Amino acid sequence: MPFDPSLHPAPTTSPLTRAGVDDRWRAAFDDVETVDVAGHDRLLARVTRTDRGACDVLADDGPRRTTWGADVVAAVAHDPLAVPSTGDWVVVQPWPDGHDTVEAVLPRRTAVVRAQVGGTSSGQVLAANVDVVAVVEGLVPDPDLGRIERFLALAWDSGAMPRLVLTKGDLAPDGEALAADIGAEVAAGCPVDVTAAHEGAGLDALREVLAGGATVALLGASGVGKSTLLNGLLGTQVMATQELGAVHKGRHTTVTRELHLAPGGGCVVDTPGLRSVGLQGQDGLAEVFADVDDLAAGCRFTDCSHDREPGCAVQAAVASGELPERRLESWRKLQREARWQASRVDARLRQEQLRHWKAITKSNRARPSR
Ligand SMILES: Nc1nc2c(ncn2[C@@H]2O[C@H](COP(=O)(O)OP(=O)(O)OP(=O)(O)O)[C@@H](O)[C@H]2O)c(=O)[nH]1
Ligand SMILES: [Mg+2]
Ligand SMILES: [Zn+2]
Repeated sequence: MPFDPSLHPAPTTSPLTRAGVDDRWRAAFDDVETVDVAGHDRLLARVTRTDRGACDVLADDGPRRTTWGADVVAAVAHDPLAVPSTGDWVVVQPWPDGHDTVEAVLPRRTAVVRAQVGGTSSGQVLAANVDVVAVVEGLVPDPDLGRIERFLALAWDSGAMPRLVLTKGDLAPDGEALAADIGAEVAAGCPVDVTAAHEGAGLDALREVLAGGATVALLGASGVGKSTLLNGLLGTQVMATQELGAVHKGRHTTVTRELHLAPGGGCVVDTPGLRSVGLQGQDGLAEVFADVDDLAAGCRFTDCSHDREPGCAVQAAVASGELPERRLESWRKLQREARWQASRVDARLRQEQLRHWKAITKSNRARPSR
């Protein structure tokens, strides 16, 4: 019988396909002007890891090491969010001398952005083009509910679908019941997983999400078990994890944000534990605290701050035990912070506009009059 190649598909799928390329990314790539540098065509690639001014990318012919091209350097000088980030789809230019540069970052579909707490820049992209943000928290020691609320708000703001992963289920005898309580209080509307990654327990739902080709980012504090979860999902020890039983000194085991291809499809982004995540906006909070907003609709005053106003439905719910007081306090704290952050960004934009306007008047003055 003659050899029929269609009956013998390539044993491995191409790296870009595994990284989740689709027609829209290819079209976005085609939209970017391409310059032929001595026959070295530009390539579509996905960023798997970033360093200062450099990043590892995955192209159709495999991994490449790149540095930022001039356009990217210029864009970053104006906007810190323009930094090529893990998960970004980029245009790579191979040069005749063998080195590669990132010439453009394709418009992101989603981005997990944290506000820089106390910093001067406008924020930092933790992961780009993520479909699902898994907020990871351990069932042991006692889970920090305020931290989960904060990370979930960040997740909602990213445009990706949030979910809550509670690790160390093997150490919590009543893990499932605890998870149900936590889910009901802080993660209404989100899927909740209870995992024990060493034992491969509780990973099926996440594996299914990955098998659909999704990119899943793991977000959470240091030591909650993100890298252990990644290793469990990938079935290999790709990332080092904290030593079992080691006294956690707050040192971070994972120091880079890395995108990994899962064997059954999809990608997982592991991130270093975050001590502080500032919130950029209030939209995510509205999602996380939808119960408070629903109650607030019953307050006598539309601008009720749910403090001491008469006819406050939120305070009434706290008094009756329907709404935990902790939750109202957490809502207050995060609202205040998000409002402060918003006003800070507004102030920065005003400053920039002022600088821009001054530069224009200066250049107008410098122009010779006729
Ligand atoms: N018993 C048990 N231990 C776990 C589980 N998940 C993680 N651990 C342990 O918790 C410790 C921290 O796990 P890591 O995966 O390194 O935590 P991480 O979130 O990646 O930490 P950073 O990289 O610092 O952000 C390690 O000693 C793990 O072995 C689990 O499901 N059960
Ligand atoms: Mg880690
Ligand atoms: Zn009120």
